[in-house]
Amino acid sequence: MSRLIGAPLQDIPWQPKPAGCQSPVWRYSANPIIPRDAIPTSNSVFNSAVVPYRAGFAGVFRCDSRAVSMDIHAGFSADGIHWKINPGPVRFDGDPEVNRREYRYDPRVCFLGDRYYITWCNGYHGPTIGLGYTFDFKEFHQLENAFLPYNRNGVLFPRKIHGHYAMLSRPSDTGHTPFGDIFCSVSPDLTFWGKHRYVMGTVSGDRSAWQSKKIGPGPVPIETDEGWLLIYHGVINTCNGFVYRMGCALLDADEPWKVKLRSRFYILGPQEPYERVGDVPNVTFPCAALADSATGRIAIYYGCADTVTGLAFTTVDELMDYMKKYPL
Ligand code: BMA
Repeated sequence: MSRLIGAPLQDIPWQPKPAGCQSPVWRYSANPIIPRDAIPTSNSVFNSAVVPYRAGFAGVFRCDSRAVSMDIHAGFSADGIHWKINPGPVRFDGDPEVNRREYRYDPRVCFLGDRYYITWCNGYHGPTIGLGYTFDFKEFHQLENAFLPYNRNGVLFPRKIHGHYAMLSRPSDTGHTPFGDIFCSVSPDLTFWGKHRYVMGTVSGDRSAWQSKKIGPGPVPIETDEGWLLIYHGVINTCNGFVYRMGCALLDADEPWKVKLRSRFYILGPQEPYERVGDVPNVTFPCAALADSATGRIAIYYGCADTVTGLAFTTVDELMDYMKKYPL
């Protein structure tokens, strides 16, 4: 039995594993939970991040508009399933050189210390990692971009490690990036980042082909008594284009660039119609997970086919056992 470290969160969304299910992750039976037209001007709502907030939940959502521009919007929910998303995007204060908006997508939200940090893919002469914070999901403050372009999938750890903030990211290019490995960087102040260490990369050959083209961190890492549980996305290039699935890994608690376990098999991939058909077919892209330390339950929020948002469930033991049974 593995133990989740953190607050008990008994009110997170949950459904038990269906009888006969052979997968370590199972979908919410009423998926997708957020439709593409959740706000009046949206083309699609996907790759979004949620956290527990006050008596319910709050989040930052990727809403692509019907101009097909990409931006992030705050939203609120009493139960983590039914969401009310603000029709207007997040407005940050901060240095105008930094918070001039080119495009913003794929947010993550991380509660750390006394506030909620938001990281996202931020257009600044190409994609890089935007960083900001809020206390109430109403006022937002933007900090310096964490890295030089080009980078995507900046994911903060939910506590300092050896006195430093720590962030996973995935250096990229300006396009659809036919490569990609995960790195870890640390910072004393959230402005200056360094000690960039390689965490893990793609897998060549056919031993684990679903993650052969690129990988990237997904939700904020989940702390367990065995290390950091990381849910990530892995991509294969097929004759129909990229296919995005989810995997998991266990990173060392003190030196999170060291991988202790990693799944050879994916934990969830595009199989349902709403995951296979959409603006970008065959994408399951996790950006958030809620974890209850009392029960070990985990609820995963993921973008489906770059169009709608889905919810899936697992437990810490399901993922640990799967990695141990089918190691890379
Ligand atoms: C990535 C990002 C993601 C998207 C994925 C599949 O490069 O744009 O937001 O889900 O491609 O289209």
